[in-house]
Amino acid sequence: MARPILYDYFRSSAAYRVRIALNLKGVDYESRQVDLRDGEQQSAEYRALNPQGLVPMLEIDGHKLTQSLAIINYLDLRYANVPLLPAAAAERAHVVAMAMTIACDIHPLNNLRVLKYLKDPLGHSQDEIDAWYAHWIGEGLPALEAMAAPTASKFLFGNAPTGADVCLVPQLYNARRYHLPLDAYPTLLRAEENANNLEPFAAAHPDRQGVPA
Ligand SMILES: N[C@@H](CCC(=O)N[C@@H](CS)C(=O)NCC(=O)O)C(=O)O
Repeated sequence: MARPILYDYFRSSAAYRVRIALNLKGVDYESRQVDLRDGEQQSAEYRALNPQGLVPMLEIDGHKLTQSLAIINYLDLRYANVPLLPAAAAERAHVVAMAMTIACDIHPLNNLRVLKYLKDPLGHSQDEIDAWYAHWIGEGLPALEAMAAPTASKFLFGNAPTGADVCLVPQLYNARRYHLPLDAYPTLLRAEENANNLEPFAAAHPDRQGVPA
C-alpha cells in the first residue's frame, strides 16, 4: 500500500489536527507543504486535488480525502487501534460537539481567507482584524471550558486523548500566536499540557515540521 500523502501547511490548524491524528494512529505519511503564504492553495494544480483550495488533503488507500474532521473520522474507522471517539452514543456526541465547537464555530471565522477578505475588499485595519480574531476565540473558548469541565480528566474527555483534544491543541496554538489570555480556561490548559506531553501531539507541532517560520 502506498504511503499516505498529507497536503499540509505547518501553521494550518486544520492540517495540524490531521498530523496529530495520523501520529496517534501510528500512520507513517509524507507531508507535502502547500505554501498558504504564497497562495499555492489557489493554484489550478492544487484545486484539481481539492476544489475548495484549502489544506489539509490526504491521499490514502487510493482516496483523496478533504475536510479535517472527515479525514480524522476516516482514520478512526480505518485504524481502530487508538480510538478517538468514545463508543457510548451520548459520550460520543459530547466529544464530537466539543470538536465541532472549535472546527465549525471558532476556526472558520478566523481562517486566512476570512481575515484577508476583511482587509481587502472590506477595508478593515489590522487592529480591527485582530479584534475580530480575538472576539471569536473569546466567544468559543469559555463555552468549550464549560462543556468540558464536568467530564474532563487528564484530557477534555477522560484519561485518553480524543478528537476533541486533537482540535483543541491547534486552536490554543492559534490563540497563543495572537497573544490571547488563556488563564480563564484551566480545563483546556490541563488537557493541552497533557496532550503536548505525548509524542504524537508534540511531533505534529508547527515548529517540528522542518519549515522555517
Ligand atoms: N473545514 C476545513 C477548513 C480547512 C481550512 O480552513 N484550512 C485553512 C488552513 S487552517 C486553509 O487552507 N486556508 C487557506 C485560505 O484561507 O486561503 C477543514 O477542517 O479541513
